[in-house]
Amino acid sequence: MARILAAAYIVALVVTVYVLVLSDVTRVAAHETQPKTMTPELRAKIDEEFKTCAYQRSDAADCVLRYGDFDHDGLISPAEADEVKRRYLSWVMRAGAWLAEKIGLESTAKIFKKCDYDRDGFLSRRDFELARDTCLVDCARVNQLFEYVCSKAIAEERARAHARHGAK
Ligand SMILES: [Ca+2]
Ligand SMILES: [Ca+2]
Repeated sequence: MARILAAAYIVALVVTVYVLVLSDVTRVAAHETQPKTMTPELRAKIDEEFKTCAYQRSDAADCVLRYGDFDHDGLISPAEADEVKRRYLSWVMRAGAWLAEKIGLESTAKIFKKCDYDRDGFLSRRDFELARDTCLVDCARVNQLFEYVCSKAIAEERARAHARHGAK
């Protein structure tokens, strides 16, 4: 009986610690996604920049959901985000994480932390729309996405269409 009680006690202890640690982790994660320096002045500046930006955040969402949603469920999973990187980023960029960080490319975990607004583990169009203070915040970042991923994906799609057309 004493042994059973001891075992029950240990299980309860482990569960309590687990819940405490886990809730703390989620709290920290949620806190970190809050815009740290977004001010009305900065927001106005970013909005002004976007007026003359080659691409808008909605274009970025279109691109990601068109070329990264490999199973066509309307959402980007972490595995799909990794696949986008594998397909469109050169090995140099993939290998040089520090370099990638420098040019604004980030780890999948970081991307999800910034862009997965509702924290369900997938990126949706709604996430992109709502996470504008943390995800693809400014014109420079949106342009980088187009430079490194979307322009390549679009070029590949055109080449494939051309090849199909040529084969007829
Ligand atoms: Ca998907
Ligand atoms: Ca989500």
